[in-house]
Amino acid sequence: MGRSYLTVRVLVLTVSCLVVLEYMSLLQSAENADKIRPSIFCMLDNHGVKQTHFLQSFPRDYYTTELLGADANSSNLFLLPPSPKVAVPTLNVPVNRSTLPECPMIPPNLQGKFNVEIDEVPDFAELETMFPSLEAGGRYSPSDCRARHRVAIIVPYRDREEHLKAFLFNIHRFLQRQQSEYGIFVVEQSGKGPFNRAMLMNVGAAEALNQYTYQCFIFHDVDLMPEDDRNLYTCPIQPRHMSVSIDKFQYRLPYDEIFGGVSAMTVDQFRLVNGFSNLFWGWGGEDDDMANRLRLKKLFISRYPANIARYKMLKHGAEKANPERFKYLYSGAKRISKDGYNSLKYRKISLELKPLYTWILVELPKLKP
Ligand code: NGS
Repeated sequence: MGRSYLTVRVLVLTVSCLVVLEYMSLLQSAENADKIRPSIFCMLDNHGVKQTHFLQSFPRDYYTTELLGADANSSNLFLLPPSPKVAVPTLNVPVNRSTLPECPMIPPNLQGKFNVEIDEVPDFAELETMFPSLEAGGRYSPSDCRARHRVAIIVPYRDREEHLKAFLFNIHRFLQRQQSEYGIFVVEQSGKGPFNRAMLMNVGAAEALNQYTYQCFIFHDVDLMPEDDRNLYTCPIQPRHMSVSIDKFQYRLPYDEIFGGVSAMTVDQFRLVNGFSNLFWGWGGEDDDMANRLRLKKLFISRYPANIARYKMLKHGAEKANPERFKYLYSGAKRISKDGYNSLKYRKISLELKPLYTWILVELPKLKP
């Protein structure tokens, strides 16, 4: 009896030691992964020399489409004529950069993990002086090379000025280090009714394509700050869920199909699934509906590794959940062809090319299911 009791204790002790050792080695490797130079995803050529960035190794033509920009004069996008007070923006024609060499596969000035600044964010006036290379509307192209992708960052927005300031302060520096060609579109919902995040993203897509031949969209919550610039904001081969690990969720993915927070889609992928549903008013479900659309159209959700696709979430109060979200989620498959980008209607109250972003204020109508 005494002997077997001793054996059990020794066994338990040994197993516990092994568990502790495994845990420590996991911690160590996660820590080291954050310290390595930002060169992951590299593919090796035959001589073992680093050649290309895996996610950027597709030819430029991969993202081109003759449909790009086709929305510019689409008439069904406006429910009512725009208000007469709308300032007509004078768009800067992008500088012809075709003679510049293509930017390197791996941006040379990445820092990897960096400190997100949220406590000491300058005010808007000062911020506007900090990014002299921005064009009106918060547009940017690297000056010494031709960016590989043209990316529209779409930010659904209402009543979060502090968050917007912190977002702009962090995101411009982040994207410029990535040598990205981008524009920032802040799409604001007017009024005080329930927020419709998905519809605002549809509006952002339409308005971004009105302005320029973007190749893809990154739909971005204003309260999420990327923490690692290896998280490249490029056009994805398959739709990419970007906010994989968020501090609020202890840097763990809450569930496999999540597509909220920050996500990237090419223009073609977005069109294939008919954009987002317009029917989700209030918090929750619209991103799950998009995940269902992707699955229905045989696309899949891709992700960068969790130690890179890390985000800090700014604090805010809880929004009111949409009691109808499950009803619309269950009937999503039936509606995909008629509820979405092709049925979008909105009234554009204002469009302004601000120094740091393009601001679009819209009134959203309740559309019939
Ligand atoms: C799910 C919501 C998603 C949401 C996710 C994370 O429950 O829309 O939580 O939300 N789905 C439904 O409600 C059906 S978060 O905590 O990040 O705000 O994106």
